[in-house]
Amino acid sequence: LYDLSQADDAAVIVEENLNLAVEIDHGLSADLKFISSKFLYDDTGSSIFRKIMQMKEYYPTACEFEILSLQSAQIIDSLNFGRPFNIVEFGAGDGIKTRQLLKKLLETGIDFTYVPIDISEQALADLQENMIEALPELKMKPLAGDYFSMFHAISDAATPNLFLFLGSNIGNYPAEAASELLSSFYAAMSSGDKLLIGFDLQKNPKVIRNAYDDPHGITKAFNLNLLTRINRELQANFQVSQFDFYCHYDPISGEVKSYLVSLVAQKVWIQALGKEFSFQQNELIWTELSQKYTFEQINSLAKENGFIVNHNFLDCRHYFTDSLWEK
Ligand code: AVI
Repeated sequence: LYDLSQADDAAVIVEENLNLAVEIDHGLSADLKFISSKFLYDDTGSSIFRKIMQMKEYYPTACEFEILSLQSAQIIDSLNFGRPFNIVEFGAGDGIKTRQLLKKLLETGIDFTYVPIDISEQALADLQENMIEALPELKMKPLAGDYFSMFHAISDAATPNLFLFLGSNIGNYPAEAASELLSSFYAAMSSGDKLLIGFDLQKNPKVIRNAYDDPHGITKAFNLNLLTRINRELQANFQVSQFDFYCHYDPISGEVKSYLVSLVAQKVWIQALGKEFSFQQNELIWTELSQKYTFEQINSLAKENGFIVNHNFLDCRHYFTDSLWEK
């Protein structure tokens, strides 16, 4: 598909970069340029995201921490598995929030195995180290990879599963893709399996705007890191200082959209694609959608994809819900 003959040894694309190459080519060739937000999470991006989660403006983390700290007992009561089970967490990140739930489960003496799944091997190694230190008795089977390849590795019909999809990660998928993802979760789950899924709720628009348009520039660095990643992995020559970050919350649609903005008219060469891309002054690259939900939307997402909503666990400000669904 791509002419690699010009690439020198150091520039040979490893297999995992082929996917990046194909998608970047597609996104930067579109009329409204875009880069999928899944590429935000290389090791540097995952570590910047951990800084985002520590910002006071980024309320979803504190909300979910509160839910999992104060309502773990109620969540555990709603599980009703009655035998050993797995807790399978997608996009586990640093696991600090999940630790609250795991700690409570261990105190209760319930038999379970924690299976964190993350794209970033570094994030997973850090998570494992932190978990072992905080909860030495925890049974843990970490898996590095994307969601789908992992379904097969964990499916064992005899052991029930609680799937965790926290942090409103679902909000990063456009409506159709979110529904497809949930239906593939459903297909991989056995009857009686549960899914605890985080949704960021619609609220005062200023609160939402401040969480993304943060005054520290951390979210800006998170987005600009995409260009640094493309420079490194696809041997491109983006001048990162020639791009800015812009984001916007639309309270009518519930969408936060994030963009990179080309500050000048410029051309960028991507060696791995053997191609040059032109950017006009102020041209946008769409990098992320962060959807905010109403309860009506949450209920219909569950229903459309075959799930029963068992319960919504809310923080005290009603900013966020961890919704417990059952197959
Ligand atoms: C991971 N995800 C749910 C975050 C969000 O809120 O959309 C990623 C993020 N982007 C900017 N800040 C945080």
